[in-house]
Amino acid sequence: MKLQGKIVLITGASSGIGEATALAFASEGARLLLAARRASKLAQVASRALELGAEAVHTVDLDVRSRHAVQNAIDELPAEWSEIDILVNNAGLSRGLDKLYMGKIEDWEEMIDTNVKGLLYVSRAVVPGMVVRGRGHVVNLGSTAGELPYPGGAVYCASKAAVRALNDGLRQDLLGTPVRVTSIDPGTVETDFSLVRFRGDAGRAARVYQGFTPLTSEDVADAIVWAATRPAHVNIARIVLTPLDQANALLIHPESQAGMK
Ligand code: NDP
Ligand code: 8X3
Repeated sequence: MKLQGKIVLITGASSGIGEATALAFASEGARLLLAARRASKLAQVASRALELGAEAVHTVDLDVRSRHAVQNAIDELPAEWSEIDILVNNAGLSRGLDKLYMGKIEDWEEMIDTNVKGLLYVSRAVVPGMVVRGRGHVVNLGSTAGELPYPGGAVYCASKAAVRALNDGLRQDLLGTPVRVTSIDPGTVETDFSLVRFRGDAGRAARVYQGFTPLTSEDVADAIVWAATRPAHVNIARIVLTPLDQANALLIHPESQAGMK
């Protein structure tokens, strides 16, 4: 599949993996629908995307936790933006590393509302149109955390296990249509993810990435674009990618890892 002129909706495009994915699709000449809550950051990504070759960019100020905001955002897209070819369900976050039995319920709700319910709302608003048009690709951001929970991360990991189930369930339910469904499951990627998890504690966030070479957002974007450019009869079900020094969500090489969580 060639990406020139394809309409790609990326949630959480204001930062990290979503931003890098926007720029990677921009370099392929796609038309980008960029969604997130921080409009000023989205505007910066949009400007860079146009410099890199995006055919056009449209930004949407969107909180995926609001089902009505999601539906309205999709319903109110200008006609020339309404036929979404590729949906990248990337918006997501973690909050805290409390032991489960001591966890903050508002943190649990924020993670589940964003990572699980937000992904569902966006998919519900976008995928029916793909089925009607007879073309489309849904790319969900899972995680190695969805395969193996780690201490203090149970709710985040559960949210990513849910993404895995939703990804595989959607693929089953779309069988017989030309719509493809892919989960991209990275290990540790250096982004603002830990800064958000630790609510702005930059020192603690930085330690997560010390002592080994983490994945970059560009590594993940590269996998997404690769999955999106396979021939139309090929569905990439899941890509698991980790830093060389990471075996799974629990295990980073002990001599190379200084500050894991
Ligand atoms: P970042 O914090 O850099 O980016 C997260 C993005 O999600 C931001 O653009 C943010 O935008 C957006 N977002 C968060 N909440 C909402 C919301 N309610 N509505 C709309 N957008 C929202 O982290 P990453 O790039 O690392 O994370 C992207 C995805 O990748 C997440 O799903 C994460 O779980 C997953 N992932 C990350 C890994 C990592 O190690 N970093 C590894 C595996 C998976 P804004 O705040 O402007 O709304
Ligand atoms: C996010 C990365 O390190 O929490 O999925 O598993 S990590």
